[in-house]
Amino acid sequence: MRPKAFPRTLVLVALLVQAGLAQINDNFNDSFLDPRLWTVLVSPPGQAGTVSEINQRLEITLGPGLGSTGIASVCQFTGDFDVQVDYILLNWPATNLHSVRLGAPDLGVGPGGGIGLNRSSFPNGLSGEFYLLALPNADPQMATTQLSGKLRLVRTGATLSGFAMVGTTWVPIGSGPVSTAATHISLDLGAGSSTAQGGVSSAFDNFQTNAGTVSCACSPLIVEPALKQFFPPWGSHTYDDAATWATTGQKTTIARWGCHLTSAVMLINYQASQQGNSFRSDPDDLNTWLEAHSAPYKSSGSVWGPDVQLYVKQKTNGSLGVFYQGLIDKQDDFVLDSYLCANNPVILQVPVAGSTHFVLATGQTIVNGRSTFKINDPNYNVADLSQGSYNFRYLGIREYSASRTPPHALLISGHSPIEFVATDPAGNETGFDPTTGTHFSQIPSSSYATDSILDDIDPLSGDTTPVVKNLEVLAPLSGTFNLKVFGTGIGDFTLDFVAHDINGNESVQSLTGSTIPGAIATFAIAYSSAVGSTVSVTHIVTFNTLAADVGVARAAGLIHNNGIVNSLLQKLQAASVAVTGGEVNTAADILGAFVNEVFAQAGKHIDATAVNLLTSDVAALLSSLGA
Ligand SMILES: [Ca+2]
Repeated sequence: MRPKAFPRTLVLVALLVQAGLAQINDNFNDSFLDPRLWTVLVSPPGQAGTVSEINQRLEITLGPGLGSTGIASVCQFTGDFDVQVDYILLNWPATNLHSVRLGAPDLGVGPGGGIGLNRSSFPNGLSGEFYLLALPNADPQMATTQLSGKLRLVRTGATLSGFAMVGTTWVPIGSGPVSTAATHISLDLGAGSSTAQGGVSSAFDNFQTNAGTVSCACSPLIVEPALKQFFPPWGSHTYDDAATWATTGQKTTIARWGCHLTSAVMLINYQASQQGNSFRSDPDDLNTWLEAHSAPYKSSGSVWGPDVQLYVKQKTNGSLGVFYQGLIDKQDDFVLDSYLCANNPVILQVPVAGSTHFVLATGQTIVNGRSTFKINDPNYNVADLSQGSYNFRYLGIREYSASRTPPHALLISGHSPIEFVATDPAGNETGFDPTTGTHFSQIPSSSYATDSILDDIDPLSGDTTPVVKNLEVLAPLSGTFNLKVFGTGIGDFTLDFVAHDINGNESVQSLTGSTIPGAIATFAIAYSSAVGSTVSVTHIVTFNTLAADVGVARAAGLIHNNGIVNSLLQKLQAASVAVTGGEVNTAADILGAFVNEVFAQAGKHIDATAVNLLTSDVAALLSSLGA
């Protein structure tokens, strides 16, 4: 693909500041636990516990007996920190022997249990319902009747303080000396007695970092076997139906184009190994499946995460957890660290010779005092991003984890010369508007990125898979999406609309058109996640937008004189007046005369691209008029 749209200086600035800015905040509103932020604390064998992000919060239940469950942060707080969380006691009999805790599990254990601030319920000689700050050498307490509230832990130097919100005031529960070691933060529900009853439940909400710096250092993952795209037998086999898009003389083997494919296979096999699943993939098998099932793969060789997820689901009957979490179109070390620390290798888009290549990220490392990432490179013999042409850089992350995500998704693939912006049914926007130079990423779990692969055998040839702009939305709202398509050059474009329903079933609609710089085309996309739904796209044209396209075509020199422009605009004006007067058939006749004039001037005073643009506009307008 072309060099990415962000300057290198921005990448360097991002690297310099990221270590101090990363923070952990979560409102638990999206019904799946973010694997970049949290890992689930497994309850002890024999004890039933559940941890679920539902009802816009994190709900925890615990069976009878001694033990606890909950979540812990993937990364650790170093130095001073200030964190808080809301809690709600859902099923909480009197003196039930349980505690809800905002914990700092790496700071040790004291007389009141693991270090942290508790909302506890057990006979303590006082009320039996109280807050308790577990410190290494003390466990200060305060009686309470609150069934919901806020817990806060603050470490300043070697002093840890706990606060509970009463009314609108943070009331200190206690304070005392504590280790300055880096610590994870946990949110858990636990019982300190083997006679504790079951069925106790509580919830957390709105975890917030008020101050502090997190470190995500952790051990590299061992991803074996390390596959190469050129290995036999698959290396010499055909990549998808590359023959349909390859230009004359371009070779079509997996050895050339299979970097993303092979990275995905290594990722799948690592998760299978970790999860004790006997399934193993190879590039031939994934290639064959994608060729048969994936529209983005067939049209441009683009490996799309929701299709990889669906492959794993179908091949393993749902027994293996490999879930696509989305795309980040920039270097973001905090996100990458978080995935790797949670034992989730992810796929990186990396720069090569003015285009891009894909590798699997497997861990953190430090080279020449500089933090970077270890990789399994499916083509080059390099071990980390300090080597090869990467220069410590990557351009984007394709995120996958073992945690479940909703399977429904929407992909809009645009083949140049266009950029586009989508608006979801709630009015959020994602995409790029070249007329103002504005990037949008308001739609939840959305991204807008360029996808392409450079020939890995002859990188200097500059040959690539088709360069596509991919706008993806994971777990999209059902309803009508609006798409604005901006022309950035003179020529034809194709738009592929790929939709997955809640079962992952894929439906596709493709549209073609012509555009010129300054032209803006609008489409309405009807999307539903309901099983069996198919995506449906309508080109929206009004008299005003058609008149605008006439003006744009004249400005681009594709209509050669103003006399023709005036004649065309007069016809539009007359047709518009006819529609206003309810004379749709008259309007259709006038629009027919408009088309006849355009065709009469085709190749004379109106160039082919403008002919295509204006006549397809009229067709869409007639359709919307019901004429
Ligand atoms: Ca919430």
